Amino acid sequence: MRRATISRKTAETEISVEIDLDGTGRYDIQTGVGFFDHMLDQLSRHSLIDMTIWAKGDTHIDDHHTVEDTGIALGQALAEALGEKTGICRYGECHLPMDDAQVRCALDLSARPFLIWNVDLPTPKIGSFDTELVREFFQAFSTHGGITLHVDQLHGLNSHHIAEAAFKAVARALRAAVETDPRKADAVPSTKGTL
Ligand SMILES: [Mn+2]
Repeated sequence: MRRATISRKTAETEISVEIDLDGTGRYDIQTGVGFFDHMLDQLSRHSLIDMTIWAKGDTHIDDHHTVEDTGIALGQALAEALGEKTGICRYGECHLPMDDAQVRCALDLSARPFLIWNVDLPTPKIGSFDTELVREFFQAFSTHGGITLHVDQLHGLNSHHIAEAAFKAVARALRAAVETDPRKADAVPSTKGTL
């Protein structure tokens, strides 16, 4: 069973995350941050990873802690659900177009966290959401999920489209990477024998 449940509580946020890597993209996501929920819905739907995410954060200050800590908890859940990573495809990539926007994601479930974030969101806000938090989320997700995560924007005019294309590109790449390789389902995909 490639599932994990993470509960995380600090003075700033309280978060619970439940995921199933072998799901169908079913989600129930309530973080108290509307645009962020919309993005996490995309992440689940297009990775086919079932996600139940509940967060209550200090959004009276701003959305920063809630978004970052959700990224931490979701990354921890991914790492735990992957376990020894036996049989996974490990790598994933996607070029994702959405209207004016095109975002490319290449990722490696390497246990070597590294974020390349070459994305320029042209407006400081999407609705009431601070656009700089998109990067904060992926930084936390990459660090705690052990993901080498490269995200590059190739085109884009509209911040909502660019952000959504980024989430969908990561989702699609993740779907490919967590998939079990039918030709090598019994081995960890590394010449070192461990990831
Ligand atoms: Mn949208």
